[in-house]
Amino acid sequence: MKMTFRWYGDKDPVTLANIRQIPGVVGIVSAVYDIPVGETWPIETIRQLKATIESHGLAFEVIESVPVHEDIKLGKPTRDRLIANYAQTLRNLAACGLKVVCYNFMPVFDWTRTSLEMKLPDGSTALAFDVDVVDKIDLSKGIDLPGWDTSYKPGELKALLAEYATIDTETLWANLAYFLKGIIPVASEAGIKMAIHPDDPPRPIFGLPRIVKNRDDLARLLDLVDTPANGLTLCSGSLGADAHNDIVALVREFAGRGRIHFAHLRNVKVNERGDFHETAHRSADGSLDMAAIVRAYFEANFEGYIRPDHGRMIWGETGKPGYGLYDRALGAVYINGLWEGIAKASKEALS
Ligand code: DNO
Repeated sequence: MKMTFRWYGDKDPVTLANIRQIPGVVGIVSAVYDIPVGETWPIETIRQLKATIESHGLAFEVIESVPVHEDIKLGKPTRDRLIANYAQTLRNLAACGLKVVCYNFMPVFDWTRTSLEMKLPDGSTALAFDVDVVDKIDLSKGIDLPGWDTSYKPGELKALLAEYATIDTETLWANLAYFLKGIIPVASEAGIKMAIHPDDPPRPIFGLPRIVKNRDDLARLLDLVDTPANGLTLCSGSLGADAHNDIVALVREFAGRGRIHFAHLRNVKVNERGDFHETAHRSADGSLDMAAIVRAYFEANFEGYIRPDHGRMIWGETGKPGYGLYDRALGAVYINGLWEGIAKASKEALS
């Protein structure tokens, strides 16, 4: 496995110089942030980003994310042009040496939380999700969630949601299939591995369909275009927010099939209803057995990219919710420690 770390570009309070000092981190996960969704990323912009990252001694092989335009998810006539642009972005990324592209297919909302700073007993703060709070939101009155994407003006959001009124689960699946049939052949030829991120949290919200939530959804997704370029970002925290998802079994099945290209490792404390909050990465701190998850990757001979996912805010750090330096760095070191322990124990068992 290759340990990586997400970096939000020059505006990120966490610097590349900071990241370089985390033991065992070899690469950066990032994106081009200033090109409107739907337009092709120019090769020169990608090249510059790569040069900046490499000048800090770090590799740049993973994109998170190339966002999918809402018209593609809605299946509008404009989608063919947008899919062609997306495909060209993939060719440009491949030309610059990128290997994996993470994306998601969640209508309108990416990850959603009801609190960005839930206080934990040790004084740290973490992201949290309360099912009741979300279920009670009346979308006609607008959305007032912390961290909510303010790039939509209220009128635009209303219009967009109205368009989704006709999109049920099966229509969304059909639109995802159409998208994949357009881009996966291009990705395969260019040597890019696509890695869909599961829905976070893995449940429909605000009446919008969500289709990448559990084992059967992941299997269905891979079958849509059954080739290695059509793969997964397996996010333990997103899928783990449904207590019925067995993350170890998912890793065994899908890494075993060579279809996990990117692993997000995060722990969450979750209840049966689906309320959860994020925790430190350590198994004892949340509901997921991180050691068993890392072992499953090790035993599947996982050679893809891993990154520590959201951290808490600790030691007085402020910054991008979930994406501070300190707790994610602890996460990276913890995961590396688990990996080394498992690798050494398995070598001893063989000798
Ligand atoms: C949240 C992230 C997601 C993820 C996208 C992938 O912190 O895991 O925003 O990057 O869903 O497209």
